[in-house]
Amino acid sequence: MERTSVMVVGGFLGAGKTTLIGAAALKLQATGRRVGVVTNDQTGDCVDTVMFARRGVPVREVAGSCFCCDFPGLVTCLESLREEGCEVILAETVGSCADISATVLQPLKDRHSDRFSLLPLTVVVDPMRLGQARQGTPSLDRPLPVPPPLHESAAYIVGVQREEADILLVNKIDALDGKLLRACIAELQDAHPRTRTLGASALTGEGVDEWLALVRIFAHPGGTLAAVDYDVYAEGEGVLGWLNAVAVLRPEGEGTDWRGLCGAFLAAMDDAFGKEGVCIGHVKLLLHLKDGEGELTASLVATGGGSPVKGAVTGSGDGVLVVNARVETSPEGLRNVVETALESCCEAFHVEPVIETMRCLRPGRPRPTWRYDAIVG
Ligand SMILES: Nc1nc2c(ncn2[C@@H]2O[C@H](COP(=O)(O)OP(=O)(O)OP(=O)(O)O)[C@@H](O)[C@H]2O)c(=O)[nH]1
Ligand SMILES: [Mg+2]
Repeated sequence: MERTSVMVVGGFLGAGKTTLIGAAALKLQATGRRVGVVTNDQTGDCVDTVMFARRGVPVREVAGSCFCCDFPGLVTCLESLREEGCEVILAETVGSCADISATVLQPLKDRHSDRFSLLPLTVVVDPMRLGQARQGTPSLDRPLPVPPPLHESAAYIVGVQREEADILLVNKIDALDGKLLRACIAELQDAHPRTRTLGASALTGEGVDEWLALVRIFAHPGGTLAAVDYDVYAEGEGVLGWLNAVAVLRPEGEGTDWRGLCGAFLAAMDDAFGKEGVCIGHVKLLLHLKDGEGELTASLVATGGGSPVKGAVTGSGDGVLVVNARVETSPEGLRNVVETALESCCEAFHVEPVIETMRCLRPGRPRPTWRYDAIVG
């Protein structure tokens, strides 16, 4: 049996990892390759997992711990997808996770190269976070909207992620003009001169073929290690409140405007976080109908306007809403905002919400299974 290719995709919360993996999976499937995905979250009920599963992509999830702290869990997922016949596996890290090269890529090369062949680590960069990491003083002529600055320890994680990348992919270029894109790429190339940097739009597909072509010919995957201060890294993860919830929404009548409800829910959370002046990592939601097809998704990567609600649902019956929120606030504060926003918009759209699960936490200190201090050849 041939070795299975494994590509890890990292990058901060909301950078577009899932969208990019979805686009890559479609392109690889179109060339006849069987593709699987491994998702990762600090707890269960991850929107990304539900989305891939609903779209028929073979998916496994490492939940409750990041890949680096549950390396055996990651390997179990890879083995299971390999047994299912997947030839390429795309693995998405938790957006607040860093030091992937030392804790995941090197151990994979060292211990599992008989079955898995590693592809380069791509770190997805949201251009908006470049301005945000500069603490609101963008140097570009036409600055992107700059949300409240990330906590400096969370910004440190963003820096480590870029430092250890084999490939830096500036995403969302559909939202940039050419000059701004060139400035973003130049800024990253100045900071990381040995790293390959390119632009793409995971959403429109622009640049995705060029990225995949680079991935195929990349010579030494996992070729960089970052110096990491685990105290700062732990603080950076710990400033984020984390909430995953599933609610069943029971319509009180016919013809519920599910799209309107999702938009109103996101807007209510945006408004509340904006009033509190807290920094959003990523708030994402997925809604599907128990007796229906399709799904609606929407997300918020900064206060001041979320994405439009995407997708469509057809059918009837109860809605199932999965919500994941990562915001620089306490878990209790996060729960309060999400519950209040859900109650108010369900009332407005004549739907009764029944919360099935709601887990709120702060990620604990990362304790990797392995941590290599040298590159495995
Ligand atoms: N305009 C634009 N939006 C994008 C692009 N890629 C992703 N997005 C949007 O950015 C938001 C976050 O995308 P995701 O793919 O969920 O990001 P992620 O990195 O997987 O997020 P986490 O898993 O929560 O860390 C969504 O609203 C996407 O639709 C892009 O190329 N262009
Ligand atoms: Mg994701």
